[in-house]
Amino acid sequence: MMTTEVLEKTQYAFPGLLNGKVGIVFGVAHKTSIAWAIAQRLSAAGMKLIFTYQGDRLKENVEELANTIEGSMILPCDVTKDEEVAAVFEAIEKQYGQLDTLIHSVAFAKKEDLAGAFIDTSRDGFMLAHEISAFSLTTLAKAAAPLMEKSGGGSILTLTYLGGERVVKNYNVMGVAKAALDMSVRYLASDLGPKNIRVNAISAGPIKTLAARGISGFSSILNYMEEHTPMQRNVTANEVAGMALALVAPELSSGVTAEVIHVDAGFHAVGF
Ligand code: NAD
Ligand code: IMJ
Repeated sequence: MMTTEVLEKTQYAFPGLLNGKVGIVFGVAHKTSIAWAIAQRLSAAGMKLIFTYQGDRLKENVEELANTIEGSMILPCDVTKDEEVAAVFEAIEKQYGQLDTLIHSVAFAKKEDLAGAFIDTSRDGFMLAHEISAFSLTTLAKAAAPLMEKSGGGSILTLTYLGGERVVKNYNVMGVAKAALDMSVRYLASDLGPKNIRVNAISAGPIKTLAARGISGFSSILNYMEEHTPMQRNVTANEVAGMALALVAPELSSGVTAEVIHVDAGFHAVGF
């Protein structure tokens, strides 16, 4: 069996690594969600988890997944609604009185803005993509910080994509929003560093999730990666989750903040 197959079949859990820690996960929509792979790994390492879902449409899905994780809690949260964000952190304060980890795995742009030319992006579409995909990290970090201070520090982690550093066909306004997200990671790391709260991002290679399914030609992107990444393959949500575990656990990454780590089989380094 190839090494990667062994890795994929084994959930390296490091039992006990995150015992006594509490984390909140934004961005589970489906079993393929990157946030779900991360949540499973954090839970296996002993972390207590709170899941949020965006709107009633996703409630059942997220409930079904969260039910497989003992002691987890689920709350509604559309990141554009201040009152829902406030209610989430009040509930955590009441239930746990502490927070150690926040996973931000949220992005959205209008479908029509993810095709054709970037120059045609509407004001509305630009604002929406930036509000949900970039500003929400700052909103959530601000709300989480007081609870993380009570834990003596914490780790905030977001998901980004190479399209925020380089031009990627059709990524368009999402790329501009990811550039804002990446820079928000650095400014937030600077603001929260004195409180021992670390802020990092994982830049994942293409993975077939709901957020990828809507994209025309996604399968040909995956095929292209097999030929052009240094490792000649794609990455999995499980591989992203492994890096997430490392960035969350102070034992493994206490000196790492303001960082964007690529889990993309090396594609970010390829020029020609
Ligand atoms: P996904 O569709 O499973 O996750 C996207 C999540 O965003 C969903 O859970 C959705 O409910 C949530 N969301 C959208 N609008 C929201 C709002 N207003 N309030 C709260 N939540 C909202 O897809 P995914 O691929 O797991 O995406 C997660 C993150 O990973 C995104 O930031 C995405 O940009 C990033 N990413 C994905 C890939 C990929 O190829 N799939 C690659 C690199 C980075
Ligand atoms: C998305 C669009 C165009 C090219 C793309 C992607 N490539 C990759 C993605 C090459 C890897 C997936 N990605 C990294 C995302 O961040 C996707 C975000 C997204 C997806 C949708 C689809 C459905 C919809 N709105 C969306 N908003 C954001 O209506």
